[in-house]
Amino acid sequence: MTIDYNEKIPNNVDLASDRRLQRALEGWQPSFLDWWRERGPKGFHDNEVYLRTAISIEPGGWAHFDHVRMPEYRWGIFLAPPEDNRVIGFGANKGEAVWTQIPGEYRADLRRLIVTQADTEPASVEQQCLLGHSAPSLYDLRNLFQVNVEEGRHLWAMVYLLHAYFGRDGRDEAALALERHSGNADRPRILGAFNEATADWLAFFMFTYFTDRDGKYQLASLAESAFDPLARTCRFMLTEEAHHMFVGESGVKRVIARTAEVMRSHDTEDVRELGVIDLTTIQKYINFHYSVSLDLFGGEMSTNAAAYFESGLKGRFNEKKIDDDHSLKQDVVRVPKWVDGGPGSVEVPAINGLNERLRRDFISDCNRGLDRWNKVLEEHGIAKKLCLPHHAFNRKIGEFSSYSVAPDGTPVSEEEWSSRHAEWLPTTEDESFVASLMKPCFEIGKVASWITPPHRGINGRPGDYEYVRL
Ligand code: BYC
Repeated sequence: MTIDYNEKIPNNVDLASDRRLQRALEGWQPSFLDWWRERGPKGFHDNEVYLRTAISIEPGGWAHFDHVRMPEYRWGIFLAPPEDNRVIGFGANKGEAVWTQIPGEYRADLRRLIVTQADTEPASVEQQCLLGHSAPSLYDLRNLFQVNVEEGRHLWAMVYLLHAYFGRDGRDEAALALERHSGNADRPRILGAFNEATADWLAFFMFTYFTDRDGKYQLASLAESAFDPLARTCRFMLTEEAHHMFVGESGVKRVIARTAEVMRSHDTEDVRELGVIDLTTIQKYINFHYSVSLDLFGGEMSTNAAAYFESGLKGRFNEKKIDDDHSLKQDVVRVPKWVDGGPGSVEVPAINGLNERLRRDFISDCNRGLDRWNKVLEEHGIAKKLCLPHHAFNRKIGEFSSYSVAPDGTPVSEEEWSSRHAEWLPTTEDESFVASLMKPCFEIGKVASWITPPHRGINGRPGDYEYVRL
């Protein structure tokens, strides 16, 4: 299933055989490019960037690396190969053949899921559009742009589904995905986290660690879908997503490593004067990005999620590997709830607790990275540890959205929250300090002083490679 790059829109879905669809997507393409120029990375349009492009969707060997100008990137439509005789793995239709067209009764729900997924992709590019000008190295600059072009491609993936399977409604939704904008007062992005600013590189690394990881879990659940084109699209998107989370995890780790080096060599926690980011600020950024990302999983109890599961639209993470009847008819589960004046839990039917189940999978995964970051501190002989705040902290969606809770889960009054939240979440002053470090470092092989160099380069290239030709 090699991708044909001679086509105006590279694809492996035989677009040429459906002239109407091809024309409709070719009609959307200029709007996408206009959006990219206006809302995508600011500047750098004429610079050649060492980017990977998908050339095949087979596992391994799918990526081709070359210097490309971003507006000339070959965004396209790539679905993972179909699985022979795939059947629906869960819910009321379990065991039946997967759908290649959408059953009428599920159209509205599927559209909603695909529109939400589509919305996040350009949103993140908009959020990150200014970061290029303060990149700590050419390596990091290239990684930012790689993430950006792939989020652009993920939008293409969803827009293909909207155009191919939802007729006029789908075409309208594809247009709207370029008309809502991150943080826009009148036409904001759909989900909260995608309207927050990503103003500096620490925020970018946190975003790609925590928020892109929500992407991993949501895409994995949609990859189980009974609607086979959605499942196949998500399977391929997941291969690209892995690099984004690597950028986040390794980015935060490099920031911590530099801070730890300076803490050790000067025997102080007070490192701001020494030009690196103190652990207290790093912890506050973790608190913010983690809590905002927890909101992306929706309410603890959700009849929407139950309906998606029952109808086969959205499964659980690694559904196939779960050892149960995949119908959840009899099962119960405990979900977090405000009980007796504080965070507790209650038992509910398992099918109503699916958002929470996915959030739990996400939390375990987040903790693994935290362990690796703390290892860096340990290696430098630093006793202090970074941690994830309590799941009820700083929540805007779900059960805890109307309560105030400290990072350790202790309920606090409104007054205490007002007087203490600056200890827990980044303040304007913290952000200004981080911003003061964000000076571009574009010399080949050099890295800004608040972060350590990467362990290795991209695709076997050395650290002093010209990842972006400026
Ligand atoms: N913000 O039943 P509930 C990614 C709404 S990230 C605002 O509790 P549900 C990426 C909800 O719409 C992955 N509103 O939740 C990462 C509903 O509204 P209505 C993106 C929210 O529906 C980095 C009401 O609250 N993909 O790919 O089960 C870079 C009650 O909802 C929020 C997906 O999210 C929120 N945070 O679940 C680039 C997958 N949460 O009905 C990309 C598709 C809930 O009252 N989406 N609401 O009007 C979904 O599966 C579901 O829509 C959600 C929400 C999991 C988001």
